[in-house]
Amino acid sequence: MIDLERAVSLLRNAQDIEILSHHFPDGDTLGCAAALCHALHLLGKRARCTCADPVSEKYSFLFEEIEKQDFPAQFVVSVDVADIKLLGPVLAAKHAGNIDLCIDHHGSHQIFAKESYVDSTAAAACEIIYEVICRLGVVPDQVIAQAVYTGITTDTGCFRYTNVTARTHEIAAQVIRTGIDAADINRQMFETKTRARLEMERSVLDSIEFYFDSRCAVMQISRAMIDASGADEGDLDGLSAIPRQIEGVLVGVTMRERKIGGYKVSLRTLPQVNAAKICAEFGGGGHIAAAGCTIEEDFESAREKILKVIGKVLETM
Ligand SMILES: [Mn+2]
Repeated sequence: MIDLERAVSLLRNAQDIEILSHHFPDGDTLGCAAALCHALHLLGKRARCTCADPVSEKYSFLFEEIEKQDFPAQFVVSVDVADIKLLGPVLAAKHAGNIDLCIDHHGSHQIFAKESYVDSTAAAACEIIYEVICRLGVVPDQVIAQAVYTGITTDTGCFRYTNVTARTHEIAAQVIRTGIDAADINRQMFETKTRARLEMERSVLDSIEFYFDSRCAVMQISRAMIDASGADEGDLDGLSAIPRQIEGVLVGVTMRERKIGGYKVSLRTLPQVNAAKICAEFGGGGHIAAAGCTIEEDFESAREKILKVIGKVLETM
């Protein structure tokens, strides 16, 4: 593990930089990539962003002002990536052993880069990226500001989650001072939904089942639902927040069927239950209140396995 100064000095000395985001990209990993890429361009460096999955419509505005550059990369940095597997299989294989720097905020981070800067007190990796950019001597402009704000607001559920600190608000305040329209970003992130998204919500709500005196709710996202609604990755973003919104639910489970089989399981918990610890039983991880893992089984068996572990935790409470 390195400190912030070291991370900044690595980037200061780097040339021809490739920035890697995690697959199924969210606002934080894309916000980091956009902000850092633009800052590096302002420093006169060549930089580009890479992700295994296409950037959905919802986040495309982040990259509108960023020049696309092509070059052989000499320095590779990953942002908001907790585990090399989260780059997706193709990029994970391509970059195994050659990632020079990793900047992340996941407490469960699995070291894979040559140098890693991980600050698990940051609500969003964008908080760290903002500090990196400032220390590189770049004065954040609106392109950087909107990217950082998007990362922070999406990773904190619009400043509502327990990961929010005074620093979160301080950085948000600083980027708002550049004149960006924060209310418009929040409307786009949290209110506006596509028709496909609405259809997804309609079917996933119908799938919810309750366990352990209704302290656990399980929601299913099947391939059939995704196909029927025409939803893309962006339309699915944040659906996993739904089960925990139910009064009395301590553990919200979302089970999403993968294209290649098996289930991607996302846990959202109230503070008394450690989601990362439960997911670690299946080789996954994340944060205390939000974590994930993969279970390579059919729906019934995968549900049985995760419920067994959750049941053990809940029976002690
Ligand atoms: Mn994040």
